[in-house]
Amino acid sequence: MRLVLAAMVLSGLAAATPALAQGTEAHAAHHPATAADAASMTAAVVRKIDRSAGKITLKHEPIASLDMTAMTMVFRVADPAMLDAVKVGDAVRFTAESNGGQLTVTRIEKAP
Ligand SMILES: [Cu+2]
Repeated sequence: MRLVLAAMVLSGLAAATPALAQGTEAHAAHHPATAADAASMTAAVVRKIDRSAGKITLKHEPIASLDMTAMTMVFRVADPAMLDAVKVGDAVRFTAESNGGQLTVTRIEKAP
């Protein structure tokens, strides 16, 4: 009964305020993915960038997926162009994968 009432209220609200309903729907659609991405990313500070070598030195927080404690270390980047989005001293968050023992940053962005 409560579900039916909620559905009636929601559909009534949607009909009465299409703009609001659309905004809410768009937010609900993108939010879960955003939250999951943020949770799987690791916080770090950029210490050094070597664009020609495609490498970046990060002082990073523990990375559970790689069983790694917090440390400062060098990573390869999947694409050197990724290094254009960050600079030394930036607080960032990133994801890294182990490609045959070679740790590679697959995504990096400035921390929000
Ligand atoms: Cu490390």
